[in-house]
Amino acid sequence: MGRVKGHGLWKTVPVYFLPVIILICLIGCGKEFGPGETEQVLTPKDENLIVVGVSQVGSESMWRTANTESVQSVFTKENGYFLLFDNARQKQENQIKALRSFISQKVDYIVFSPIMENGWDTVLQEAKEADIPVIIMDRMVNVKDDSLYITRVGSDFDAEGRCAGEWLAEYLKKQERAEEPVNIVVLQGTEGSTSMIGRTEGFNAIAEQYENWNILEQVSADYTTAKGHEVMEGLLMQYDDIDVVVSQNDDMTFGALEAIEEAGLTSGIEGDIIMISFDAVKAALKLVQDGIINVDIECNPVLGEEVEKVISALENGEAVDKTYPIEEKVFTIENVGEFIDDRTY
Ligand code: GZL
Ligand code: ZN
Repeated sequence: MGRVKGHGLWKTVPVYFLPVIILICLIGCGKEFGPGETEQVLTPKDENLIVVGVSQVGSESMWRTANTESVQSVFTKENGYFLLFDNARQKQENQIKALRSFISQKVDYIVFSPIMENGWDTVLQEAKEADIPVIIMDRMVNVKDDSLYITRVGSDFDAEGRCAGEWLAEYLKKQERAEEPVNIVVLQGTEGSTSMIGRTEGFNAIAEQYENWNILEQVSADYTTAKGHEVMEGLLMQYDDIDVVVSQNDDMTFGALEAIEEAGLTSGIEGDIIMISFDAVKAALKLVQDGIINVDIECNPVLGEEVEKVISALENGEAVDKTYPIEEKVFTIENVGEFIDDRTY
């Protein structure tokens, strides 16, 4: 048998003496450790907690912050849960790493909001083989086998997009502008995300019914204020006759409004540009109330409770639906006053 390579003692001690030395050390430090036994440390399972691994997209918007808050406030120890929470900072590879880590830690449930729809089949197959139920929250996955997830709790983004289109058609009629050409630009959310796809398809389905509506450009601004500002600046330099901005979340809207102001233009009820936004966070509802944003299509971020209801149903062996659509409103200056004070996000 070869000698153990190394410094000091190991250089001189033949390798077959090692087990004797290790045994003496163990007895010497007074703790009797049988093979494989370790000091008893309480784990979440010992405390009968349900271990939930949550992979969140990131913290790109006020909506996302509210969504995270709704998850962290419900999966608490008091409610019988042990929460493992990972913020993927807007990168799919970080979400896949987090899911793999949850699988290796043998969590009881995986909950995640997929940053984009594609690329999940392999890691969800691994979760299925590890017998870990997966609940999709907010956005959706595009997978061949829908047994890879138990259910999805989230909004109907296509309906949100249609809502925006229907509101615009109504508004133009009231303004007696239903016949004239209407030039529209669209600030889209994160490429390939369910909310961006749904809001785009929903709005386009209405827009194609009106041949006087011209969608000049649909550009991704990744749901952030900074990108919304940058993209809107570029569109204002490219087009000098924009009538409508459709911005697929409030954070991009805040950026677009900065760029519109810098260009010496105005938005909203008395403005040069009709501003349509999505999410309906409180800061945006204030701008609806001030007449700066014409309409805000709500997207409810408070999904934690719904997800928790699904998990407790599964724990009780009850069947669950494949989707849990969420109730949402459309806010304009006419109705925002009734709701804005109760808005917690
Ligand atoms: C919608 C969600 C979107 C929000 C954005 O459910 O996916 O992502 O509209 C957020 O604010 O960034
Ligand atoms: Zn600027």
